[in-house]
Amino acid sequence: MALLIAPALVVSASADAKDWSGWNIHVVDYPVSHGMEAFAAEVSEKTDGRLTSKVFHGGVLGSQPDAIEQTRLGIINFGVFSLGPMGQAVPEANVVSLPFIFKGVDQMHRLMDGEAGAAIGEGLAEKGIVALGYYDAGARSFYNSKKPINSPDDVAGLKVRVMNNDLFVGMVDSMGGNATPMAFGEVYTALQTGIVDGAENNPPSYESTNHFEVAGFYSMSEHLIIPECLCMSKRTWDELSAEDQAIVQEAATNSVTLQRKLWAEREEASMSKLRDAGVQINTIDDKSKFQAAMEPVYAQFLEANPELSDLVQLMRSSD
Ligand code: BDP
Repeated sequence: MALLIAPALVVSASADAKDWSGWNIHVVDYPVSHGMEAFAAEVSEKTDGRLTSKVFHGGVLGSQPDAIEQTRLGIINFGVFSLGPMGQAVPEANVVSLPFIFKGVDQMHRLMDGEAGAAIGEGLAEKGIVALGYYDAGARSFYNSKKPINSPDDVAGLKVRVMNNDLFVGMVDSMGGNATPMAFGEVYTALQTGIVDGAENNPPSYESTNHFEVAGFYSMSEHLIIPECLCMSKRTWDELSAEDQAIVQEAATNSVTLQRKLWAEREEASMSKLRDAGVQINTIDDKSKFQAAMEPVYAQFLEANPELSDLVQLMRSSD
């Protein structure tokens, strides 16, 4: 608890100066981390040091679900959150957690920088969070310690860690697997000790966490493309002058451009590191069986959120 509270209590150097805490789950050398550092540096520079920040990497300020709550309360000032765990509190955010909703990265960018991003931003604002921009997080694929996965039947009986969100439990259940929601930081040990057989993530996360050391089959199902949100606490945002808000927004937008470029580079680098490490990677050219198996997730979601069916429809039908 002390760790969570301490940064917010830091006394400002002058009456005006603000010292923000930024939450990040990833290691320092990761596209999200570099994006956040660039954001913080630009805000500090353009405000002549009035708005300075410290980015706490590696999840030291708490797990993602906890940090989202702390950001709503203004204890954490900003962070980069996966829209996966955010969906638990913000239904609009859940549209990106529907399997195979995006056709690819370009379409995802268009939707996130357009209608989908705007709708999610409104949902977040109602919960006390300002979405400043959307970072890339690639496509998530299954990995496990037992065998290659080529069809949904191969998931049956496997214990699979998922992010904290009922939709992902439904997704794994729909294939007959046993879904276990768990914090990111606990997954390595859970894989190592056999508490779970596998998990799912994008190449940079699978690689940077060393999960590949203890779960060496990586099956490119690419079932989820879940962008991440560079988010600011609405409490922090509302304290800013219009000029400072413009500076913060511009720095965020610039950091999105940087992060997306770094992301594409890191994806390639991670895949080649995984290959060099002897990970057994299998591609899945025809993903239609996975799509069909996961389709019940849509019904589960739309039943709970009928008002979002237009948005889902728009995303599914857009090019
Ligand atoms: C990574 C996301 C991170 C999530 C993590 C997870 O960048 O925000 O916490 O997956 O699986 O890809 O929990």
